[in-house]
Amino acid sequence: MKEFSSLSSLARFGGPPAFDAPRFVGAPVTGNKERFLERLDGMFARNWLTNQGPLVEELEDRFAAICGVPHAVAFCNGTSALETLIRAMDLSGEIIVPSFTFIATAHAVHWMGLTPVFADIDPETCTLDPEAVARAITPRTSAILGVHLWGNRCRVEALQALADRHGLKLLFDAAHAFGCSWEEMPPGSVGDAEIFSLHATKILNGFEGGVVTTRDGALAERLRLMQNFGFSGYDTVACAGTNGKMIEAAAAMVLTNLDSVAGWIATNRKNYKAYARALSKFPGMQLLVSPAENGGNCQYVVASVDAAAFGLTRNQVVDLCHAENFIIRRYFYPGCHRMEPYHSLFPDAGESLPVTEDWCDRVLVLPTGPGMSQEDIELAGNFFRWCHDHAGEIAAKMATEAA
Ligand code: T4K
Repeated sequence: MKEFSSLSSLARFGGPPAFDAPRFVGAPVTGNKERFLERLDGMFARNWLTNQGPLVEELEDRFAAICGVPHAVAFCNGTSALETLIRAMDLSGEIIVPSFTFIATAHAVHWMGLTPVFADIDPETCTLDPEAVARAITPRTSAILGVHLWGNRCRVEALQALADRHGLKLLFDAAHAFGCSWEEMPPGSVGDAEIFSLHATKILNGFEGGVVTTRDGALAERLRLMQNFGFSGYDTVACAGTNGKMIEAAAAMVLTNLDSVAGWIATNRKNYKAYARALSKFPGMQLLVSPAENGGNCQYVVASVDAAAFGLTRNQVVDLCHAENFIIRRYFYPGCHRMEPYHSLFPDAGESLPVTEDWCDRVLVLPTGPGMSQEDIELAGNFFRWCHDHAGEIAAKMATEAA
């Protein structure tokens, strides 16, 4: 394990990197390769590769059962799932969304020709603040789209009450939430519908993939039509549609990974606790309120950097870590409202998003998953601690270089 002894021992200043290979946030985790290949053998034998094949059907049944809802519709990715859902629900005008999310949440709304209206978040969970949502409702609002960010459950009941009071639809972007064991309803079971992402970086991956879950049978039917060009028979098209279908190989991957996902979540929770121990040894870097204790899948280990207490800014920490092959991320800096086209469309949006802006300045997401050993986390903790203890010297050297 690398020892940090002097400024020149840091990779940023010429030392060898602490990690021999990059440690990524979201490094894909895959289950039993033989079982996956068996499923592919079956696919080839049937010669049925896409268009609602049996593996996709099996996946949809498994998802519906896991989420405790009657309908799950598989898609080629989470973004397509969300876009098609917005279209299938016939939403219009404005949809209230958080800005502190992956850009796909806002883009799906904009891409469908609607206006995303950004509302601020709760500082503890980083999910939509219902009071901020209430302030953002206008006569043009048709829906609220909450994001269970990093597997933190939205304040579903408060959002549902608001939606009911104002006659709005309520959707959730549960891209990060598969496998969370919340005390209340499972992810995928609330609101009018929820979407999941099965991207390679997610806790449950299908290379790419997405799923919509809903209790609304008519909505599920519209989703199925729309994801297949609107075809209702060989020669009949019932509505405008797109191609959002999941392929059989992706479903084979998801079904295979479903067999192992519980073990990966257990590893993530263990890693989360190891990080909590490591970060408790110095001030200035705090983990987000424990998703482990809230039943989270801990696929994202989220910390906030207090630059005054740690001695270095969040961006300096990122710089130092990347040199060590420790590829921490600033998810979801700088906030959707500071990215295009939203920055140009709503240049003053930041004024009503103080909590979002504060989080964007200090957020760090740390690598986890089975690829991160307990020793790796200890090494990362030692590194952070050394940086904290020598923050003055490090900052001075970085400033000299920049001058
Ligand atoms: N809503 C939310 C809240 C989301 O977070 C997302 C997606 C969506 C909606 C949309 O769902 P999808 O349409 O994607 O199904 C990544 C993912 O591409 C994206 O799916 C995910 N959220 C987002 C949080 O992370 P990037 O642009 O940050 O990915 P990238 O290429 O930097 O990869 C992340 C890390 O993973 C890298 O450091 C390297 C590692 N990696 C990645 C891949 C693909 C690997 O080691 N191997 C790989 O194969 O967006």
